[in-house]
Formats: sequence, structure tokens, C-alpha cells
Amino acid sequence: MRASSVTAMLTRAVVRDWEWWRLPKLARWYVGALPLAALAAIGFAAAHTTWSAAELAEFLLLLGCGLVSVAATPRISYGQGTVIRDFLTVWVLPIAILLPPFYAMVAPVPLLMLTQLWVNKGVLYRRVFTAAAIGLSYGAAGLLFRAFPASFAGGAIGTGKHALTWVLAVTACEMVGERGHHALIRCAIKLSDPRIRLFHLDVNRETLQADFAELDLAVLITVVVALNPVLALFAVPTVLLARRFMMHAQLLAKSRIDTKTGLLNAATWESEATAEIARAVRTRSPLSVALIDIDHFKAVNDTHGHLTGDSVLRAVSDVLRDQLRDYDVVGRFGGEEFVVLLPQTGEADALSIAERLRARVARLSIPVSDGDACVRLTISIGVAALDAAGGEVTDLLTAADAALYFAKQAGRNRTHVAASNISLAQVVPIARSAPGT
Ligand code: GH3
Ligand code: MG
Ligand code: MG
Repeated sequence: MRASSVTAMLTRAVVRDWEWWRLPKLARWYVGALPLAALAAIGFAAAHTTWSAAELAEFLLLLGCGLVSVAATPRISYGQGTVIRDFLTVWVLPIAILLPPFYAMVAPVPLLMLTQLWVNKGVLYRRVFTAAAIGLSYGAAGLLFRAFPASFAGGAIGTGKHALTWVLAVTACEMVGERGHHALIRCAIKLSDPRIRLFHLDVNRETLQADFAELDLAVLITVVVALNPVLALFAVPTVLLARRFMMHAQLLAKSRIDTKTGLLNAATWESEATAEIARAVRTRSPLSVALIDIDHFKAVNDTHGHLTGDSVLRAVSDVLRDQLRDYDVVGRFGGEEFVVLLPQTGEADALSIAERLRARVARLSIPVSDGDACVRLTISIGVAALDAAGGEVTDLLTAADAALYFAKQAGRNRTHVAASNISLAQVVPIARSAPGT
């Protein structure tokens, strides 16, 4: 066999393994087309750039600062379910404002290559897509800056009123670059999985704080570099410090969350539940707890593997998140057990909520990770209300656990209430779906 055909065969085999193929068709097209558009834009910009050694030196200096701050990014900040703040674009904005658009479009490539090789080996197509999205958005930001009249912005920062309007123009361009590439990335996420809800990821205190810090740093660095490019070196420690500061919030959030499902972990659930129960006792309000356990979950793992088991856990968590109110406290207690605290909810209402959850889970059909089959499953639920169980979190959990045990003993796929000792399945006939596949 000729060497060239062996290479072609190997390339085909490697290309066939790309995760990109697993995306839905529309997402695949979108995620593939954007880097091609970026390449075309880079080619076009290169053809229209007048090259200068001073500009190239300034680009390399800013890129160097960017590479140092990427290399110093703690690996721990990359993880499931967190919005990653690497402050990479704070170096791209000055490049976009002060140098021809070509430079802003290529700058993300080495920055993301270093992220991939040195900091966190992520999914390759996502890194390529992110580089293209940042390049295109900041290329557009650079063009926008050039569209401002010289009296308002212009190439060099002036003094007095001109310095102010110059900074305003830079801020507007940062918004275009930042919001632009975020929007492109969010489109890709939505096309890959329409069920993903992005609003709560975008609009929370941590994210808004990080957005503001990023904008602020990017604009300040641009001003400093506009005065003298060498001053960029002074910005590196500040960026590293800001990264550390943002990480603190990230780690704090992470320590509260069960990474597999995104629900509260057991310790956090317990401390939030303790506060809620104390409030309910003080104000004499109703409150209930529901303990949920997936039926025959071990069989799902044994038959389809742990990856499918994990998808099942996530699917059940999604049902809990979708079906419950924002102020219900939902946690994963460990393994395939979940716990829900329902404030302002008496026994009868808790029972009907639990039944709604049980019915919703019974309708799920979860694709198996390595085949065409789907997994069907059921859950058993033990419910305990505050007045029936006593005023401590442990009392409620003990009562709910006993009710759950009763539901399991009575045949699974049913809800049982601690106080009444009557399984709902005995009152209302419940259609039992076969557990497992
Ligand atoms: P029952 O109806 O009585 O609740 O039976 P079950 O099989 O659901 O319960 P059992 O306690 O026998 O098994 C629970 C299984 O959950 C065993 C364990 O391997 C699995 N498990 C625990 N945590 C995880 C996890 O994070 N991922 C996966 N895939 N499996 C897990
Ligand atoms: Mg179980
Ligand atoms: Mg269990």
C-alpha cells in the first residue's frame, strides 16, 4: 500500500472520530461554517493590511502578555456546569482598537491553542469555534472603532473631553466584541441542545460581576497601551489577580453544587433546609420534604453502563428542576437519591406534587449512550410534612425515609406519605411501567 493512501486512510479514521459529527445536523453546519467564515475574513483582512514592523512588535507584546495570563490560568477553574472566566479577551480588545483588524482576528488562535495544550484539554471543535467567534466579533469591534469620527475617537487618545469620548467609543466596541462572541457561542449551545436554559447562566450576580470586571480591565488596558504599548506589562499582574478573585466565587459556587446533576449537594441542601424549616416553625407555615429514589437503578448501570446511568441521573434532575418552583430546595442526596424541600406546602399538596414528579419521570425515555435503545424508569417517593414529623430536619428526613422504605416495599413506582401510613397506590390505582429498558 502506498504511503499516501495509508495517510489518507488514517486521516479518514481520525476525522470520523471527531466529536463534531455527534452534533445535530444544523449545529454541525453552524459550528463548521463559522471557522471557515473567520478564515475567509482573515484572508481578506490580510490582503488589505499595510504591514508595519512597529505594529507587529506591538501585537507580539500584547499577545505575549495574553499568553502569560493564559498559562497562569489555574486548571481547577475548568469544570462542569461553570461559566469559565479566563479574561482572554482583555488582551484582544487593545489589539482590535490599536492595530489593523487582521491582528484581532488571529490573536485568539494562539491564545486558545495554549489553553488547549497547556491549561485544559477540552473538546477541539469547541476551541476552534470559540477562536473564530472571538476573532470575528473583535474584528467587527475594530471596524466599528474606525467608523467613529476623529473628533469623538480616532486613532490616538487625546486629552480632556477627547479622552472621555475615546474611552466611551472603546467601551462600545468592547460590548460588540464581548456580547457578539457570547451570542455566537450561545447559538451553538442552543443548536446542540435546545433544552439547555442559558438565561440563569447569563443573568446572575457572579456572571454580571465577572462581565463588568472583564469590560473594565479590557478598557483600562486599552487606554494604558494607547499611551505606551510597553505599559501592557504592568497590566499582567492585575489580570492574574482579577482571575484569582473571580475564581473564589467560582469555587464557592462549585462547593455547593453536585457537579453531575447541577443540583445542590447534600451538605448545602441540609443547611438550606435547616434555615427553611426554622422559618416555617417560627411563622407556623406548612412545609414538606420528599425523598426520591430511582427504582432498580443498579440494573440500568449493569445493563447499559455508567454513562447511561449518569444520563438517567441528569434526566431525573432536569424533571425536578422543570417541575418545581424556584424557591423549592432541590438536592442530590447521593447515588440515585434526591431530596426536595417544599416550603409553604402541606401534606396534601406535597403528595400531589410528588405524584406529578413520579408521573413525569415515568414518561421519560432516555437514549442509551452506545445504541438505539431507550431506558424507561420509575421512582419511589417518601413524603413527610412538618406538622406530622416534628420540627428538625433530621425528624423530617427520618419520616420521609421511612415512607420511602414503605413505598419500595409496597412494590416501587409509588408515593407514600409518612403521616397517614396510606400508600397513594392503595388509594389511586397507579399504572406501573416496567423498570429498566
Ligand atoms: P431500589 O429500587 O431498591 O432503589 O434499587 P436500586 O438498584 O436503585 O438501588 P441500589 O442501592 O441497589 O443501587 C444503587 C446504584 O446506584 C448502585 C450504584 O452503583 C449506583 N450509583 C450510585 N451513584 C452513581 C452515579 O453517580 N452514577 C451512576 N451511573 N451510578 C451510580
Ligand atoms: Mg434506587
Ligand atoms: Mg438508593
